[in-house]
Amino acid sequence: MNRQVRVLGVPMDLGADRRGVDMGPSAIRYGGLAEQIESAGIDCVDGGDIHVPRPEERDPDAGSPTPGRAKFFRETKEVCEDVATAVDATVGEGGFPLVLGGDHSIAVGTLAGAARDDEDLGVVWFDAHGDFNTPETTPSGNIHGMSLAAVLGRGPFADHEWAHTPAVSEENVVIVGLRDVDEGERRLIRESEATAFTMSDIDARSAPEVVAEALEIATDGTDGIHVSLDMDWLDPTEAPGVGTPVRGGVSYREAHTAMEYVAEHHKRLRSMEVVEVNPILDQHNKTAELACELVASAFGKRVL
Ligand code: HAR
Ligand code: MN
Ligand code: MN
Ligand code: MN
Repeated sequence: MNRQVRVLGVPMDLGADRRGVDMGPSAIRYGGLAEQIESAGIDCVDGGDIHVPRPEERDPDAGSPTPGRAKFFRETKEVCEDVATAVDATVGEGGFPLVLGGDHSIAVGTLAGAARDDEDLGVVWFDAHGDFNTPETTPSGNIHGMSLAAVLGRGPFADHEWAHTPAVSEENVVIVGLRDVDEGERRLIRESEATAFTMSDIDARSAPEVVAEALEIATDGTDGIHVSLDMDWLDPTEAPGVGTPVRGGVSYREAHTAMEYVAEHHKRLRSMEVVEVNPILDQHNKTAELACELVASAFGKRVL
């Protein structure tokens, strides 16, 4: 990574049931983000936060084409459009967009922005969840469980021009760390051309081996990669402060090693987001601090 990093906060929790991830950007900044990035030898500026409406002032079904099955659709669309514009501008100025969530629905905006030039992008999606639901399969109506599907042209934003990411080919998309998948979502993942590595794959083959293969798939024939880091990828003992914790995630060391592998592809790294940090459920901000450490590792910080 050799470009200036531009931090963009998205205090978004409209895509998730549990309030609290809207405080993620503050918690991550407070957790030492700028210092960590600079300790990796990377220059960093803070672009502030995108405006996100409060759920209390809105009706989740107003403007939703599928009421109850894509809650706060209209607001999520507006926020993601703003995220896309900001990310696109950063890329256009030669900067590196680092987007702080917020719930994972914001990835629709990040990727729409990152993929607006004519380069082909691969995606590595570190997550306990597939985020591959559509309004038809969702058990919750929460858009953060649909965002990867949406990036790939399925579900809630399929007929929205701004959300299209033709630069992202499904065969260059890899989910890593999967362990909590819904019934209908399972079928969609299996039928897709995306690759999904479960925690069982990591157990059987080791995290470094799986992450190396994931990066190979994401970089194969593409010009760059986007890394989407859902902090619930980690085990809740290391990252308790997340919106939807699931037992059996990767360890502290495995997460660092994975990000160090990402750094080895630094010439290809185009954009990154860190999502689902929930300071209300955290212990002394440790999940946010860990998020900052992992960003530094992804940007090339080394012990020696
Ligand atoms: N699969 C569930 C749903 O769609 C919950 C998944 C969303 N949780 C996340 N995303 N943190 O990674 O409602
Ligand atoms: Mn997610
Ligand atoms: Mn592009
Ligand atoms: Mn998740």
